[in-house]
Amino acid sequence: MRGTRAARVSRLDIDLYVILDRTASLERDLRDILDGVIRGGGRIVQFREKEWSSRQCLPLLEDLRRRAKSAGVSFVVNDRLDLALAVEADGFHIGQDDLPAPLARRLLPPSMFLGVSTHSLEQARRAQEEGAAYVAVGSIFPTATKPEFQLVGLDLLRAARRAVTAPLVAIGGITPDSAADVIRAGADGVAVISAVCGASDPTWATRLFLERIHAARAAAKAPLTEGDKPL
Ligand code: TZP
Ligand code: MG
Repeated sequence: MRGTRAARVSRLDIDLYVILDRTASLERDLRDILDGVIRGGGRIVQFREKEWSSRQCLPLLEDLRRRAKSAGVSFVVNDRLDLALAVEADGFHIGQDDLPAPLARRLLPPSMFLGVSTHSLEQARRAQEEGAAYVAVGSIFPTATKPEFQLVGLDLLRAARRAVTAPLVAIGGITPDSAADVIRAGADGVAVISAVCGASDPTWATRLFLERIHAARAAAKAPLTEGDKPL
């Protein structure tokens, strides 16, 4: 069982994790935003809706889930266990005020992965122990998208990288210009709302993020050249 879950999770592509949030999408249909993200090469998306009832969400959510599935893109539902189960999402995401992770893990089918948002080292460690397939750390930078954000900065990301082996997803105020810093600080992936959902061209924004993330990772892995070596 453990081996099966580990194998499945290691295939999760979290380089760029786009959170589809209606209120950040400039009145555009989330189906169109998702299609743009898929065209741009995004491999994982999350549905996040803080205002609509579950009943109201369902038709949109079913369409998004269908589109993601046919593109082979991982689909995660935020907060709402009922909706995650109803559309057979690939993953379910919770924060520190939602169901406790062990309870969520027990209620989910074994095939559905769990992601957990954290704002401290202790929370990050606990999320890993309690079965999170990835641990989100934020807010890395100030953000207007989540007014009650807790600013943790790149320092928490660096500390979490040393303390946690689970994949780390950085979130909060990240733009294409800061994506490389976040990867260099130890993130395995970058989660964004406004920088993609609020972009005039979500496809272009997705491509730009992926380019920057891949370049930062390649640079971090490259051996030092003569010129880079300390004297
Ligand atoms: N959790 C911490 S910050 C944040 C969430 C959901 C908002 C991220 O949105 P943006 O627009 O990418 O800053
Ligand atoms: Mg939540």
